[in-house]
This record gives sequence, C-alpha cells and structure tokens, in this order.
Amino acid sequence: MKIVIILPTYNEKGNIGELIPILEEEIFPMIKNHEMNILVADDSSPDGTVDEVRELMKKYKNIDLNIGVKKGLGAAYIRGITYAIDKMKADIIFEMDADGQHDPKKIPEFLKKIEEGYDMVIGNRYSDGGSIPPNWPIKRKIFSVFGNLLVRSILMRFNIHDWTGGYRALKKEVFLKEKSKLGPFPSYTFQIAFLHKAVQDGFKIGEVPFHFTDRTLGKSKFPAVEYIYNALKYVVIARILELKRFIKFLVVGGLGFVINAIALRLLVESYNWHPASANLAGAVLAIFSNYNFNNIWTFKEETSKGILSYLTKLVGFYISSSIGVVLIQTGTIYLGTHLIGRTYYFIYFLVGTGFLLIWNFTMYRKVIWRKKTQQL
Ligand SMILES: Nc1nc2c(ncn2[C@@H]2O[C@H](COP(=O)(O)OP(=O)(O)O)[C@@H](O)[C@H]2O)c(=O)[nH]1
Ligand SMILES: [Mg+2]
Repeated sequence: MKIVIILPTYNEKGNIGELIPILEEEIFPMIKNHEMNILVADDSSPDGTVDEVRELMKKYKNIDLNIGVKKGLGAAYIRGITYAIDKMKADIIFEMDADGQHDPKKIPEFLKKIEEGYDMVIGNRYSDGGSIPPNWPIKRKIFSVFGNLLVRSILMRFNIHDWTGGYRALKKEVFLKEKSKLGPFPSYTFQIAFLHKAVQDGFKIGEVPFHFTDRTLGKSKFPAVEYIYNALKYVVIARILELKRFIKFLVVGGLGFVINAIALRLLVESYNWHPASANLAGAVLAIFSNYNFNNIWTFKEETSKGILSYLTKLVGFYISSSIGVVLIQTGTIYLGTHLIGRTYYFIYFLVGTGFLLIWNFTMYRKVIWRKKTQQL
C-alpha cells in the first residue's frame, strides 16, 4: 500500500532536517511491504523550513511539499491529507509532529495495526507503557493527564486513552468520510473532533503506546488558552448532541407519565376504581401519547411513511408496551395493594414506573425504532 507520512511544519528548521533522514535511512528500509512517502505540509514558515525541505528533496525522491497559508494545525492537516490522497494517491496517512516528539521507530507498529484491520490507529501516551516527558514541570503533566481524562469522561468513551495526541495513522476512507465535518476545527481541536467523528461512525480504532519526548529545538506552537476553550466547547456540545435523543425520549416519557398519573388518580379518587385497573386505563392513553410523540419527534429519522406502517408499528408498540405495563408497572401496583394496602397506591405506581422506564427504552431501541442500518 502507499503510505504518506504527513509532517506539518511551522518554523521547524533544524527539526525537519533531523527527522527526515532518520525516517529515510533508519525506518523506511525496515518496512518492506509498503511504499513509504513523506509530505511536508508547511504554512509558509518564515524561518527557512521550506529551503531545508527542498535540499532534502534533492536527495530523497519520495518527499513532496505542500505550502499554504497559516490557519492552524487542523487546517494544515486537512489540506495536507487532501493533497496526499488526491495528488499522491495515498492509501494510508500518518499524522506526525516534525519536531521529533513522536518516536519514528513506532511507525511499523502503527502499520501492523492497520494490517490487522484497524481503520485509525492512535499513539497512546497515557497507558500500556506510553508516557509523557518525565522532565515536564508538574503543572504541565497535570494539564496533560487531566485534560485528556476530562475529554474521555465527557465523551464517555473510556476505551480510547489518548484523545488529544497528534501521532496517528489512518486509512484514507476515514478521512474521506469525515472531511466535510472537520472544517470548523482549524486548530488543535481538530485531533479530538476527527477521532470522535470516526468513533461515532463506527470506524475501528487501535492504539500504539509510545514515549512522548520533549522538544530539543524550536518552540511549541500549542495555543493553550484558546485550546482549553475550544476543546471543552467541542466535547460538551458533542455530548449534548449525542444525548439529544435520550433527552427527547425523557420529555415524551414525562408527558406520558403525567397522563398516566392523572388518569390513575382520577379513576381511583373519583370513581373508586381498583388502582391496578385504573393504571391500565391510564397506561392505554399514555402509550398512545408516547407512540405518537416519539414517532414524530424522538425517533423521527427512523419513522417510516404510510398509514399501514404507522398502524403496524402502533400495534407492535402496544404489544411490547403492554408486557411492561401489565407485568412490571401494574404488577407492582397490584402486589403493593395486596401486600401492603391500598393507601400507598401512588407510591407503588412511582416505583413500577421506574422499572418500566428501563424496560421501555430497551424495547424502543431494539424493536420499534431500531436504526435503519441494523435492519439491513
Ligand atoms: N503547517 C502548520 N504546522 C503547524 C501549525 N501549528 C503547529 N504545527 C506543527 O505541528 C506540529 C505540532 O506542533 P507543536 O508546536 O510541536 O505542538 P505541541 O507538540 O503540542 O507542543 C509541529 O510539527 C508544528 O510545526 C500550523 O499552524 N501550521
Ligand atoms: Mg511538538
């Protein structure tokens, strides 16, 4: 396969001149089954980075150079990866810092993971033997470890350990699928957003632990304050959007609950019905309300058109709901009134409804509004 290692550069003169010969002379000869190439994605660095790259290009013929305007790391990667795929016909792309912080000896391990079937492979500094520089001041270590942990926790995806790093390998398909969504992330948040979108779309993610070493030459371009703001904003909004459906589901269920509760109280208090029968009557109304609001709102993407499908699903919804309503919810009320007494019937209703909630969401997702892709 054709591999392109993208090295984004902004004022990396000296660093790039050190890294490229290591890649060419020590690493690439170890890789026999792939065609290895380098793309330097520079943003018109004023320090002469490009001149250094041009010198190296005379010696090594597998280097390409893509120069653009400085808009940030994410923008440089989007431009560079597009160039690697369109112009260089890359199958696999690497993201790698040009400052020597990413140990190039790990490249074969990334490739092995890709060969094993992973779509995107992430360099991992936080577990399985990976590490951040031991000589970093404690404040920087805390920032790095806790920042990453915070991202993992908010996104609730704990099986990926390093969300913020920039040492990665990916199949071109991953980028082609996500490219259109990455425009809003021209700076370092690009790394979190790209990985998150790949995870959401079900791409298989692998990890390779590595020791992140310190820069020896030049300065970091990492914009800390801006990054904290943008990264937090991304993860919080992304998580709310992921939970949107669940929140809608709760609102619809809440309305159903109110309908059920009013009918129950009215029939018991004013008409002296048995709480169990009154609950069944209330539930019939609540189920109708839940079905219609979920259909037009919560799961509207999965709603099929046509009256026949509407009615078939309504019947299916009543049948699947009735198991929960009769056995779980009404069953709890029935047991409560018989074992403890009728006085506390509303408490049995609350407890029974709690059990019902768990049962319902599982049923809705698996039977009524399951994802279209799962039906294939
Ligand atoms: N082309 C380009 N490269 C950048 C930009 N910002 C950072 N880089 C490069 O991206 C890599 C990582 O940046 P660095 O400053 O080392 O960030 P740090 O490792 O988080 O401190 C380095 O190779 C930088 O030269 C940018 O705006 N444009
Ligand atoms: Mg760096």
